[in-house]
Amino acid sequence: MANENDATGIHHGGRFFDAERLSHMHDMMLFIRRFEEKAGQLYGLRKIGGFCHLCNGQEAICVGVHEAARPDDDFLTGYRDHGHILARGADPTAVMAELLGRAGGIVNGKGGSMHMFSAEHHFAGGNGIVGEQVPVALGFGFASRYRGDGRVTFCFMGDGAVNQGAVYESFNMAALWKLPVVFVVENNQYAMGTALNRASAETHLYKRGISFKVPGMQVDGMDVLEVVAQSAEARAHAASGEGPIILEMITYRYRGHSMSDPATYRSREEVDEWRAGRDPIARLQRQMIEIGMTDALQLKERDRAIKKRINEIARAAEAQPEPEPAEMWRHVYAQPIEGAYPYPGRAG
Ligand SMILES: Cc1ncc(C[n+]2csc(CCOP(=O)(O)OP(=O)(O)O)c2C)c(N)n1
Repeated sequence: MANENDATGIHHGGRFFDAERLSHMHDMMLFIRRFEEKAGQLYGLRKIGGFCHLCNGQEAICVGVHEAARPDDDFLTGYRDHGHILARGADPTAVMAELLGRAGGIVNGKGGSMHMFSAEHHFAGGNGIVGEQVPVALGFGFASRYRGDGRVTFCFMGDGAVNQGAVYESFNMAALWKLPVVFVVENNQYAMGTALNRASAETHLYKRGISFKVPGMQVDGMDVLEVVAQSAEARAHAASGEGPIILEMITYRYRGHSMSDPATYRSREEVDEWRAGRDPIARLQRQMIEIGMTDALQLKERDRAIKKRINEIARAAEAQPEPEPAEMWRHVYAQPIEGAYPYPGRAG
């Protein structure tokens, strides 16, 4: 029968995901999960300083949206950015080194967790101010339309960020100018300790663009195949010249907001319900086993290999030196200004 799944792959949302692609998406989600766990461990050992926001539970969004995008589409995110930049293909040692404040970090050890950036990977951050990336994304969208390069801008924000005023100015302008932007709302149910229904009158966030004529879709953000299928639809809409679109991804973060959050505002049962019942990695694993392309033993083996690789990455990153002090003054101004630095002659 057509569209029947077998060991060669899975049909979903009018698409066929072959075994190789499924394997890749699985490994990438698991890699991000283990990477984040390692980052949490290193933070606990005080080897990572400053803020650190992990995305455990949200991996299907990082991987699924990337899978639907072109390599040269521009991505902008908030501060929960490690998973996204890894999915975009950045060198994980450089991302880990950035977390550890090392010279080989992806922004030379000067940005840390919240400020991942890579022009090569069309990844414009890593933004610490809630919602700041949204107006900036319009600039990327405008540039693409102006150049006619066919790129689409993917702009991620949280369910808290979606209440920022600048987000609505951006929805309006993006719609008015028909910019090729996909606004991805990662609705993980909480903005720090505030549950969505305590801060938002309209909790269906995909509807937030209605008065600006920005259409929206709600997506199960715990199902990576669904994320790919819907993101591809959204991308096609944005690229067609019809203007922006909102994708509300329903998801959950397993850890606290940041490393200093004991998450006492929600029950253990609630967290377990999402973890045990809706985990995106376990879900894909079940699907892969069901079609007979792998088994539990092989998956365990892959997990072991990924953990080993991440330990090696962490060791390599830790072995790097810290940035030279002079590096602090590089990248402050596009054109270094003589005498503008606190220490004379330290323009680096
Ligand atoms: C303009 C601004 N206001 C407040 C903060 C403090 N703050 C940091 S994260 C956060 C919650 C945002 O939650 P959400 O947008 O849902 O993203 P999530 O952390 O769930 O990924 C707040 C209020 C900030 N960084 N910037």
